[in-house]
Amino acid sequence: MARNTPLRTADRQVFELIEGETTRQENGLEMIPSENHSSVAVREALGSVFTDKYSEGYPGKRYYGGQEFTDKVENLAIERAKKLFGVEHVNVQPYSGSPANHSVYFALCEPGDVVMGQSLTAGGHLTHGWKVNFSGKIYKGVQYSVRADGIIDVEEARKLALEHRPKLIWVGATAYSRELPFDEFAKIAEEVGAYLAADISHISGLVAGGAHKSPVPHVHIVTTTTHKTLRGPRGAMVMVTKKGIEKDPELPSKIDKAVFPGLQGGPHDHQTAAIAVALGEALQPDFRKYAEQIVKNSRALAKSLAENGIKVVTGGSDNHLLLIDLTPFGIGKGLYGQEALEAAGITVNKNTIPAEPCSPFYPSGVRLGTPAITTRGMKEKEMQEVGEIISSALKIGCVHPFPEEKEKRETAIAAAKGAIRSDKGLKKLREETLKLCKEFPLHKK
Ligand code: DSN
Repeated sequence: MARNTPLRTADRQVFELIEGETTRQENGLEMIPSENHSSVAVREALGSVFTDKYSEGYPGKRYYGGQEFTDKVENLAIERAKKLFGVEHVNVQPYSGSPANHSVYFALCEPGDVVMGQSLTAGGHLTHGWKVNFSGKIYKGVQYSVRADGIIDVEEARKLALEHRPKLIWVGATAYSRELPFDEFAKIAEEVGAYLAADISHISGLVAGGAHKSPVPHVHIVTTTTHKTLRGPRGAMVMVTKKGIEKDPELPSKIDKAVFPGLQGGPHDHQTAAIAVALGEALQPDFRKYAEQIVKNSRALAKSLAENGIKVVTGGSDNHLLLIDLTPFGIGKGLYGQEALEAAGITVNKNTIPAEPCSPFYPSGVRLGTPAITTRGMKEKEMQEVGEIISSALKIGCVHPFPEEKEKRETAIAAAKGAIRSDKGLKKLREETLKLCKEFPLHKK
């Protein structure tokens, strides 16, 4: 087959899978808060010939030839990130969020060192010292949590830090709906002499657009993925702040050495090109409006859910996400919530809630967010309607029993899933979702 044969002809099977996914996204509401819809320009850069190039090293210091354009594109991404976030140093090469965070450990810690982060079950991330992750196996992970009201327990974090003297402290979360207290964590890190890293993967688009306060004046290092609220390709960056360089002038070179050659080989230049495009988009004035609208939508959705009798952890949202507490329907109902919403055309993920009464595999909540539906152009008015659809779907799906006895669960779950998939009420809600999707098309023809 000719090398320039388009996918449609070259590989019908893969072509049809991509078509299927395109239609699924077009006809449903993607509300997993870590997802978004990237622009055609971002995806064009991602699919460019940069995918064919090897460029181990950094601009001006590569191990292979032919770097005229890779150097320029990487420098462009770096300069745009510096301008957007107001930082001194940026590494745009990490393949994704976990490798980016791994590079911070590799740069700063020795195996066995104490590190501290927000517990996974309280909304933190695996790579912030959780026991089954490298960060909790190679290093000694101390985990702070949230209070009964769902707000980060800064006092607990302070006590743990004074007791365990971590070398590295993380502030950042994947299932936390309120502003992150960067300033409070800066005081804690100062007190124990720790490096403070903010993982803003979820909220970097909000920070870039001025809709969430910036960690930059408070922390030494900032990590972020590029594909969530920032709306770029999958990828990540590690940034060093002025405060970071004041604490440790070697920090930029420590991070760079940790990424390459410490953890990675050749950077993904196509990914770097697409990150540059996304950063260019985020520097435009309309990105600020987008970021503000994400938060307005999240607040409007929380209000609509509350009005429809659905319990939201912390009672609302300051950012792009909401955590729904399904315990009023019984424990372990997250899976049923996720299934019912999927049947209604809305994609979310089941999630633990603070002080989870069941288990991480059968959690009692669902996590959802507004970045992707805001990209479609939806505003507060639509959030009222989306909140009504979600509430109705949860009330249908979460009535099915979830047995406390483990041996009875498999049968009960199969029965619940079957009932949810054939439920007429959910089918009707699916029609309402589809109508909204048609009003706010994703790929305008
Ligand atoms: N998987 C990401 C999320 O959904 O939040 C975090 O790594």
